[in-house]
Amino acid sequence: MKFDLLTLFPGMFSGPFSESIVKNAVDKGLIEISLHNIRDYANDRHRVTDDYPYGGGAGMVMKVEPLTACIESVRTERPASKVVLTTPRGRPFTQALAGELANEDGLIIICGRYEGIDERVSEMFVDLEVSIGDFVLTGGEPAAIVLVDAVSRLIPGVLGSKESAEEDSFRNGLLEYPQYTRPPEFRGQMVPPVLLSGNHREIERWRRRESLRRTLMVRPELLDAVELTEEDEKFVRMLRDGGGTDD
Ligand code: 6GU
Repeated sequence: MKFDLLTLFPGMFSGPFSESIVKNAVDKGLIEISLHNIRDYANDRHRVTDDYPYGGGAGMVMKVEPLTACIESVRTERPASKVVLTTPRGRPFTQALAGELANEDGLIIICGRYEGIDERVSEMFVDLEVSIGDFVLTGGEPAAIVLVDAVSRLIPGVLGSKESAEEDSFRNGLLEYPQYTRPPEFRGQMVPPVLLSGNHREIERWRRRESLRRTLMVRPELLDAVELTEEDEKFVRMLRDGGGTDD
């Protein structure tokens, strides 16, 4: 998978991509990340990349010419890549969308800045506009880092068995159950005894219930989108009715 990031601030990416799993994926050749400074494609004397919006209003707009030159140059190298724009008005980024993007040959990600980019860039080149949530960032760079991270870990071989993608939050549509490791007691706080019992059926049951409990508390709307067994339904009803346990 090739990632081409088009940005006015390439320095923002040096930390996040030089550590841990993404770095290992690059080193193993499983992904390739190239940074392109949009300013390098501005050919006026002052290398101007933004201008005032037509119609007035606050903020600046990224100009069409430098972005076009940058996109066209990168696209020549990567004709099969999908062009993505990070913007708060985009389609919500979800695990499902990460999964779709992981099937692409490559992604050309344009990091929006200021009040946005000239709409003609979107019309001419952008296949998909993506937002990482309902909040406003200073620019699309942190969002691009999120995209690269979430997509990379779905590329076969990027995660070792140690970091398996199998049981994460959202894969089954529920939030993840709590995890513990040694020691069994810390400052009087015990690990739930069932996890030390060796009874795998009971452990699975406990984890399923904790996932349901957590999801109901924090993200109840997720429960509407998952298939619940009869036992799940019973447990959720019990929680909703104010019960803490039925054991
Ligand atoms: Cl993709 N860009 C910006 N600037 N702000 C955001 C965002 C993206 N997603 C959420 N907020």
